[in-house]
Amino acid sequence: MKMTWRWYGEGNDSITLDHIRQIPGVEGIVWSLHDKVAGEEWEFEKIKEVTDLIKSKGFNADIVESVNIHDDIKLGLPSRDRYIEIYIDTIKKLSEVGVKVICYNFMPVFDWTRTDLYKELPDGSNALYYEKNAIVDDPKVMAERILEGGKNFTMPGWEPERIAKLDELFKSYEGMTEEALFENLKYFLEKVIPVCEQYDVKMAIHPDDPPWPIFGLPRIIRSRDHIKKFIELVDSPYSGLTLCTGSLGPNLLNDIPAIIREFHDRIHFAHIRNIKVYENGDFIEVSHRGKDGSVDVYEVIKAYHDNGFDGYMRPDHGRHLWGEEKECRPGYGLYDRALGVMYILGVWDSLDKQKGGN
Ligand code: CS2
Ligand code: MN
Repeated sequence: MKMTWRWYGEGNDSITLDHIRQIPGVEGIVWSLHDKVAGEEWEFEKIKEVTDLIKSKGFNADIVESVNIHDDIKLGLPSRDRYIEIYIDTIKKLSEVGVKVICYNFMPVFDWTRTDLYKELPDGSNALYYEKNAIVDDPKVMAERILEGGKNFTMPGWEPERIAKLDELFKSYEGMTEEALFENLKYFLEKVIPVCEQYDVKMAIHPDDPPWPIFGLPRIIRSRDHIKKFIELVDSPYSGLTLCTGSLGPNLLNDIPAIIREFHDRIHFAHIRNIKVYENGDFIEVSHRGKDGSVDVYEVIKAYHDNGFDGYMRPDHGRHLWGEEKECRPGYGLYDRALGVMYILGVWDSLDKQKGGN
């Protein structure tokens, strides 16, 4: 297992590479060109600049999270072929600097969705929270709430400048079914995966977060059966998974350790995040410690360990501690994720010992 850390780039993250070097065991930086919108070309010079910087501090730059997929590809519009060409061009450039895995998602319109980014926990820290009843399927009402909510409601996809265009985007998804979305994903993968095989770059799809349809939009990577169907779309090790425990976890029917045991040879990137699910279905993100939430983090790590997982792993969202929410990105503070690294490595190292390793 190779421990990694998500970093948003120089000047774009409150945490520096020098901070990250002091966290034990972190070997790689998970990076991206965060100013790129879906469908935009990635210039080689920019890729080289970021990866050179990361490598100069002694880290690998093997994983990109994310190269986002244009909605025209998800919608299956004729214009998708052009966007797929651009995607392929990016894969080739990334392979040139040694990138091994690209994490992406296939969620229509939005990435993760929450209703409060700074919900206070009993210990005085705060974290991302999802209240089922605060989500309404009517995007117009939702947009109003978000605009009123200000800072507490800023989520990927709901940026004020994008809200203006949401109407149009929602219209284009009218009538979209799970089946059709799977077809469009298959079309994309059939074009991209042969290139990945040739250039030795693995694709790793991120599950939908939360793991159920919202705003009337279908979501297709959210349970064991959905994952099975995905795996069979294009049967190549280059079409794999980012297994995110915090994204699958809010549906308590998802047996995550069993999913890992079943699909481990197609998991290229492991996201470890814990969430606590309340009786009414609301959930909040908590520390990585298994006992603090609903994800059995020990069993998750053990499932990887038992299968000799040698892919990449990172702590996913953490709580905001000691006032850091004023400067950090929601879910991406320094302290709780650093504690997460140590918890994960603590479990991993003791499993190694039990097996008679070092
Ligand atoms: C990540 C996802 O920050 C997060 O919650 O786990 O947003 C992830 O980066 C994307 O879905 C991958 O495309
Ligand atoms: Mn994740």
